[in-house]
Order: sequence, then C-alpha cells, then structure tokens
Amino acid sequence: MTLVPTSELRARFAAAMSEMYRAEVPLYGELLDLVDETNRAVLASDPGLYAHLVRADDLSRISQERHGAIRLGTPEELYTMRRLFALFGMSPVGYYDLSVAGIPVHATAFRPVEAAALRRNPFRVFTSLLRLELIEDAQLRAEAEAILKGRDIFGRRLWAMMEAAEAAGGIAEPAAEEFIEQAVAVFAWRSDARVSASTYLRLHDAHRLVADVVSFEGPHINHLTPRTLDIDMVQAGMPARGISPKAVIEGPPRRSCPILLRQTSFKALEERITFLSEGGEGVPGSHTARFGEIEQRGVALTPKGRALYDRCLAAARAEVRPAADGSNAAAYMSALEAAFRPFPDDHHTLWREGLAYYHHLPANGRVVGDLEVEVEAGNVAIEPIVYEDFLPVSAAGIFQSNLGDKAGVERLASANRERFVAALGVEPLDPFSLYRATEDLSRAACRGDRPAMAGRRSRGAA
Ligand code: OOG
Ligand code: NI
Repeated sequence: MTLVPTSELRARFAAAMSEMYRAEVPLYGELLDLVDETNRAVLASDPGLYAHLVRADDLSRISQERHGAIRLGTPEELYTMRRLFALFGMSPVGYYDLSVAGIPVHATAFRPVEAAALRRNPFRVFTSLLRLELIEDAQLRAEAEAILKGRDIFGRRLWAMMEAAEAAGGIAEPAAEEFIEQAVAVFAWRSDARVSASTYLRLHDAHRLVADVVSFEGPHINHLTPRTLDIDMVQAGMPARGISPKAVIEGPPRRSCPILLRQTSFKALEERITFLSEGGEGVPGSHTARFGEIEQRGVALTPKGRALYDRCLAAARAEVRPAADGSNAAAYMSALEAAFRPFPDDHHTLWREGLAYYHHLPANGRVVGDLEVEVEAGNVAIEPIVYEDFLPVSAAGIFQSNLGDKAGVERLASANRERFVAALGVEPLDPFSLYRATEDLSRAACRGDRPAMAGRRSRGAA
C-alpha cells in the first residue's frame, strides 16, 4: 500500500478548496483572474524579479498559492482540526491574539514548515478560536456554549477516515479522493442556520463574530487569498472588475524590497440564509461573513527586524489612525511611508544588519572562506526567504473591515495563550526558529555540508 505524500494531498486539498470557493463566491474567481493577469504582467516587465524567483525556486508555487481562514467554536474543534490538518502536512505556527483589537478570538496558522513542502504547495489556514469567555452576558454565554456542544463539524465518515489514516501513518489511493472530499465539505457554506432569528440577533449583538461561529453547522471558509507580485496594481484593477477593495492596504508601505506581508480585502457579501423556526419552516434572513483578500509576500524578518517593523508601524498609527470608512486612507498611507523611512530598503543592508533572513547561494560551488566576507565579495548570493506567516495588526484590520463600522474597537481582555495551547494540544511552532533553521541550512550548504541550493533536499515528505 503506497501512501500518498502529504504534500500531494495538501496540493489537491488546496485546489479542491479553491474550486469550491470559486463556485460559492464568484467574485473570488474574478479576483483570481485579475491576480493571474497581474502576476504575468509583472514577471514579463521585471526580468530581475523573474530571475530571483527562479533562483530561490519560488516561481512554480506562486500561481497555486492561497491562504484561507476559518473560525472555530470549541477547544475540541481546534484539537481535532489540528489532527485533520496534520494529515495534509500542516502544523500550527505562531499565536495571534486579536483581543487587543477588540475581536474576541485568538488564532494560529496551520501551514507546511519544511522548505521542500512549502515549495510543493504552501497552503495555509488562519484558524481562530472564539473566546466565549469574553461574552459578558452569562446567560447568552451559556446558551452559545450549549448550541456549540451539539454540533459535529467533521461528521462520522471523516472521523473514521481520520482515525484510520492516523493508525496507518497516512492515506493511500483510492481513499485519498474521498478523504479530500470529506475534508473540503467541512468548510462548505451552509445557508441554513441552526438557530432562530431571535437567537441570531442576540448573538450578533454580543459580537458579529459570535453569530458567525455559533449560528451555523460548520466553520465555513470565509476567504481564500491568492498571492500577487504587485498588490498596488491589483488594488487599482479591482474596481474595473466590479470589486471594491478596502481603502487601506495593511502591513508595510510599498518598497523596492518587500518585507513581510501586505494585504487588502474586499467587503463581505450579504448572503441569504434561513433561520430555524418553531413551526419547522425556515425564516428568511441574511448574514455577512465571506469576503475576498489578496496579499503580497516579502522577506521574513528576524526578531530585530520585526521589532523595527513594529516600531515603524506603531509610529504611523500614532500619527494617523486608519478610519473604518476609509476617509483618511491617503493620510494614513503617507504617514506609513514616512514612518518606514528608517527601515533599510536594500537586501544587502537588511542582511548585513541582521534584519531579515536569506538563503545563501554560492556563485561557483562550495565556499571555504568566511561567509560574511564572501557575500560582500559577491562570491555568495543572497535570496530573500519568503515570510510564510501572518501579522496581528493586519489581521485585526482584515477582520474589522468585514465586521462593519459598528463593531467595537475597544480593547477586550488580555491574551490567554495557555488556554489556546491547551485546546490545541501542542505548543504552536515558533516562526522565527523555522526561518532561522532554513537560513542555517543554506549557510551550511555553502560550506559544503549539504547540497548547495538552500533546502532543496531538506528533510520531510514533499
Ligand atoms: C481572519 C482574518 C485574518 C489574515 O489574512 O490576516 C486574515 C478571519 O477573518 O477569520 O485572514
Ligand atoms: Ni486572510
């Protein structure tokens, strides 16, 4: 019995998710076409970028690259979600506390971590867990808990398949096909709410996110995000295709050396749903949850670089606080540019100052001398290591733009990492350690300890 490699399963899972979401949200398909067109144009006009992507072996993944987001209701759901994603080679990385932005969730990102697996397919899912303890009304809190207790988001068949796969150490054909179908179905949109209109309203009044998580049978995927090589170009092209983006691009300003992550989204759609009623007939209503997003990824920053990023961002936001209605977008974008002036914008300086992570590639075979000297001499090339994770302030902005202007922005309670980790069942991996390890591998390769291309033959199934 030959097991299907986990990266192969993940690539098929990601493609199936994309297909489902395209059918559910046609505007997403429109966005994919625009991103594809833009990426082609950028590559055609920028041979330097093309060469970079080829050298870093990142070109092939870009057109397939997506991230998604889901919101879970209970610790048990998070625990089992980790088991499900593990079968696709996706591990929890990082902890994100959104309560500081007034959003009652905390989160992690499930994603592949090995260089070879990332290259094959980097599908990631930003996974939030609702913090019901932040609902003030004790009776409503108890009611929400009771409603969530009664649901099984995975279904009997998938539970059985997961257990079999864990016991066998993976999944073989022909079960793989059904397994992917069953997994994708967990994230499908279901327009039948499992609550009455009046319960929905009370949940909604506590927080729109509470209604979104508690009222439905499953954790519908709320967006899938393609990666673009030029987010400003896509943003500018959106209105012509009937898509209206949020006014402000989250993350750092436009730069010649992109860092971390820039993101923008289009507003959630108002969708028809049916509430439960006493008499058994559905009561028509509407719900807004699902939206679209695009992102541009740049180099991963070291803790030192990240601290500088956080300072620059805080300075910009102290100057201009982006308004939910977009009215001060231009002022914010210019404050952002000004605030990031101290951040070096060429790769050699970022590398020399230890602000970002790089693959080290010897120009002619193995390098014997001191690596720092060889890079300065041009005998070793450096290529940015792509940032694979998310940013808490940006994520808060994305959440907020889809919750409407009425959503509270005041700070809630503090983070509760222990509770999240207990629910997850493991410590999430530390993103910095992962980038550091990738960089170290490429440094070792330069010295002849390993094959030259960073991570090309790294451990793990690909
Ligand atoms: C997740 C929002 C965060 C991102 O890319 O930072 C996010 C959500 O709305 O559930 O998707
Ligand atoms: Ni997102």
